[in-house]
Amino acid sequence: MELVKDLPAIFEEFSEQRKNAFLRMHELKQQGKPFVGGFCTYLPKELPLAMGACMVGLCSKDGETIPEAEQDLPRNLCPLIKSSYGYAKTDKCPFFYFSDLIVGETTCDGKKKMYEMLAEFKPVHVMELPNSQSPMGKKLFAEEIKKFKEKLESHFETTITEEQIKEAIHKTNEQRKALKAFYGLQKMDPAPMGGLDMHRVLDGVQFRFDMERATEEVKALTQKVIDEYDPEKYRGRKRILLTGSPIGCSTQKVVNAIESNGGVVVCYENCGGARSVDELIDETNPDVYDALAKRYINIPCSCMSPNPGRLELMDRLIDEYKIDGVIEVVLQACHTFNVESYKIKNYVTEKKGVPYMFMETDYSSTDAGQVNTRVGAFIEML
Ligand code: BJ8
Repeated sequence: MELVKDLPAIFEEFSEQRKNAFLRMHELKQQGKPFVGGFCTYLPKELPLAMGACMVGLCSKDGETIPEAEQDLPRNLCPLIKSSYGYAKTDKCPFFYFSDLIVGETTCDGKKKMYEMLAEFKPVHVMELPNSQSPMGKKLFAEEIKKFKEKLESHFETTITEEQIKEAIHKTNEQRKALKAFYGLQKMDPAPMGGLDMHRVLDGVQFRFDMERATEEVKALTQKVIDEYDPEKYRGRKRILLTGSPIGCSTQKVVNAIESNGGVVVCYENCGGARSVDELIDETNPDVYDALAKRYINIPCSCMSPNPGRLELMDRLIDEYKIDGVIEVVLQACHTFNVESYKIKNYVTEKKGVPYMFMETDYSSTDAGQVNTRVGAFIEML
């Protein structure tokens, strides 16, 4: 596939994917396509894909509906949870509106209690995600994945074969490989692109319902970035790894602060970045449920206890991406990432000898000035 537009226009197109997806979803619904909506990386999207449904990430990334959510939920709750509920309550998320089934997982406490409330608006299926990656945890999750398959079959009056699941696994693995090759370009020194452009692609691709075509586009874009590499563009910039909670619309606030103060984001460890893409599903495992369970439960989110995979992933990313500094951004009232930041800080500074900075934020822009000042001071001392 050849991409005719120039790079800024292509990056912009990826950032428009979410808006365009509203219309596309409407068209596909009219053609009778089923939709399954989710919020979290632990959802094994291969099962809805295997039955020919589309998967869509539900709105939860900005503060637009938080005031309405706060009428029912505590104010001192994570903004991601309030936003998810607010969009469902106000019916302002077209993806939620068009979804036939909403799927949640028992990750953090606030989220799992919020899923109970979502059931007032839509059919909701909650997968019981063990918070431990022990052999027993993996076994339990494999059973939960089977239950999820049965739920899809009864809800949509269809059958899902193991052959279809294998095909879906192959497709999602191909997309993971393409995305890894794309964000892996940032291992180049100087970096070939800015962190916001990288984020636009990682985020936008999730709103493309034709997965195979989206994968081809990512591959073509990767080649185009290589062909047009200008080492002068980001020469001398401090190479930053971002980690912590998924921060939705605040990504722009934080990345702008980093990149206007002499840094460049070369790696996202967060969901949407390496945490959710890095590991492939074992296509040689004849037991598809075991293969899915092993891969999904290994996602190193802080809701796992203990969570050694996150340190292992950070260790590797810091070396591979030649990281000068780690910035951890945690959403307000996100207790799991907040508590885990102690271990992350110690590991990064003591084991890896890399400077680390922590900050807490929400979806508003009221702290943009403070974020900019703190990030500027951090990058200056690198
Ligand atoms: S796999 S990171 S998408 S749970 S920020 S709602 S943890 S209080 S979003 Fe997440 Fe899945 Fe993990 Fe990824 Fe709770 Fe924290 Fe809020 Fe969070």
